[in-house]
Amino acid sequence: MKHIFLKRVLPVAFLSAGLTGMQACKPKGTQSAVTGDAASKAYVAPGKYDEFYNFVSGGFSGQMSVYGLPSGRLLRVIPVFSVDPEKGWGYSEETKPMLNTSNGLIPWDDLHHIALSVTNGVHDGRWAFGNANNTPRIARIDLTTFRAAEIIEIPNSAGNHSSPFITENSEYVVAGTRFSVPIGDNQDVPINSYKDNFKGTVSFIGLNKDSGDMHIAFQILTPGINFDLARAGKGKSAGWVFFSCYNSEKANTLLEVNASQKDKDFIMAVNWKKAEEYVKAGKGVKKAVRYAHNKYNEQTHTAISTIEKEVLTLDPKDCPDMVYFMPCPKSPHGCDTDPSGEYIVGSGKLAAIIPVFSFSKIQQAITGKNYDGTFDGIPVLKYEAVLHGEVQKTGLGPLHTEFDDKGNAYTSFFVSSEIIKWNIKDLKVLDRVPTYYSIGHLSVPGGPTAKPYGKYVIAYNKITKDRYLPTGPELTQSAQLYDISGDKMKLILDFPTIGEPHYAEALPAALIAKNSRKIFKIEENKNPYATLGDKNARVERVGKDIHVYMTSIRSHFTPDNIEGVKLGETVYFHVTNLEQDWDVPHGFAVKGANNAELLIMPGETQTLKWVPEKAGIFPMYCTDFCSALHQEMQGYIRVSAPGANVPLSFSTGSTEPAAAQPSKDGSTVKN
Ligand SMILES: [Cu+2]
Repeated sequence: MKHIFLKRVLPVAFLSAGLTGMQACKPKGTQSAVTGDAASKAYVAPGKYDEFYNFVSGGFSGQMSVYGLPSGRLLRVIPVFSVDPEKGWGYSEETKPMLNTSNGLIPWDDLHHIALSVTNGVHDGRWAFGNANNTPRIARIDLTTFRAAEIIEIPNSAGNHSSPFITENSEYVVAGTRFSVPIGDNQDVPINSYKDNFKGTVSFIGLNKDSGDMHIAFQILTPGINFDLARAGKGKSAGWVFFSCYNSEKANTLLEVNASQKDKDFIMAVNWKKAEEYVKAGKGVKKAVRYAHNKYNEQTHTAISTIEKEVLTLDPKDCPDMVYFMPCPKSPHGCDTDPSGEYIVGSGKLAAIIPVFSFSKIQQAITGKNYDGTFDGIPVLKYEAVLHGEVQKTGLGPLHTEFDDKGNAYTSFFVSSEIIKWNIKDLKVLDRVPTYYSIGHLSVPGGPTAKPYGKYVIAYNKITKDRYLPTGPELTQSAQLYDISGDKMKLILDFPTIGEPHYAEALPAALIAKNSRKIFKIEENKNPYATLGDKNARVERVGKDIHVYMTSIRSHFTPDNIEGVKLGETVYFHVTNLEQDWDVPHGFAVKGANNAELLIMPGETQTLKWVPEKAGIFPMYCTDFCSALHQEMQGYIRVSAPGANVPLSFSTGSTEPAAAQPSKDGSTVKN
């Protein structure tokens, strides 16, 4: 991953300058980078809480991780597009549907970007969103439970890199396709017919204001280019979204050369308010597609996956004044709007300057039809007409920009491994600090919002080289925390991260901590297999299936002895955790189960599917340390040969041989 990325950002012109130069990005005298009272600035004493939650994507791990800032302490890893043994996510029958797609179960994907929900352009602490890059999906994480609540697949998209980005009042989560592909019925075309047959899309996923429930409101068809990143407007530019795009050359091979031919690619500006008008006016065309829409229900503790079959598309040809292109040097990557919404910062990753566009000037250029021709029928605004100015004397390879609360911007430079601070209004460079090494994204708490907190900037680095003890061929991934409260940026902490810390957003802990869910109320448990109280525990045979309705409470299962299961039958352990105390999960595992185990939160029901493969006695036990007698929380299940005459029976606390008694349906016996 690191090397692919390195290759991709290598400017063609820099290649001749030699790779030695690129790898000499390690600054001399790294020790002296930390001065004075750095340790005390990052120190959070035992028992004290951090000031910020930092949500960091795991890149190829498919996870999101949550760190406290300024300590850098890892608080939680949230599985999103990945199964996760620590949470049991993706292993229980209830959670598997969350990973369903139109291609079936995909239990591992590539999560690059985080977006946190906003109200009036400011973080509101309700939801976090993440993208699956490979099989295009967007996930919504509920910040009361820190769990994925919903995942929606994006049709007509191929490589969901340009997402998720969120509009000023969380009206939409926006997703642009990385790869353009043929769209429609005939997709079996020659690859070199790219220019004729390949199209892009950007999708607007509507959110329900109260529940956060997602639906694809509409897609906009675009020329066959690649979308990289995006930012929604805010303040005066609310109602617009800006997408960086590359490959305006429409190349389909050796893109590192062929997509770097032109001096300028584009930022695509979309007026989504206008798009809404066109949808209302019936300009949308419904296209037949297939995509999965998965929701986790907290009452039933169960996910349901539905395949949706239609999506509404808008073609800019039928919708004038909805889409514009702005030239941007060169292979633009980051595209960031400042807190006021007036300035849009492009980052041509092969450029040595940073172009800053003005929203007011964009509006004037549109009104005055100050165009530089069209691109596939879409107006291209004149570069000089929309430019606020260019930041000069930066570094090499600008990637991303975030903002503080004092009118300053912070841009990461991958090639020269540094962060550069500059003033948004006069574009003067104010400060620069080295990063260790090859920084990708960076983050300021509240940085993408209308109200940044401006206390720290965090660097998310692609390479760590000599910063940590070695761990085999791959070194730990890492982030670095800089104090930006003064005029000069000061490095105060390195901290290891998991996966690839691709992008992150941070927000004040106070916005989330108070809402954290402590238990699921047992009386609200509507899982169809829930066992509400020990009295209702039972074992039932339905055809070839055995359903074990089991409860767990410190420090036993009910039942803990089960007999009469026959080889060839499938056993479903439906375990209800009856605890109603914060932080008392139980686990459940049975010997030989090929699906690991369950982890069940207080008040929740989860199901382990087990197909025994031989007759015998199989121990089962609690895997999550729950009390002093956790080790005693165990039992047995007996599996007999298919023809055996062992009645189905179950018990807890009985040492007598099973005395068969017919139950209501005649299939269940309890002693
Ligand atoms: Cu236990």
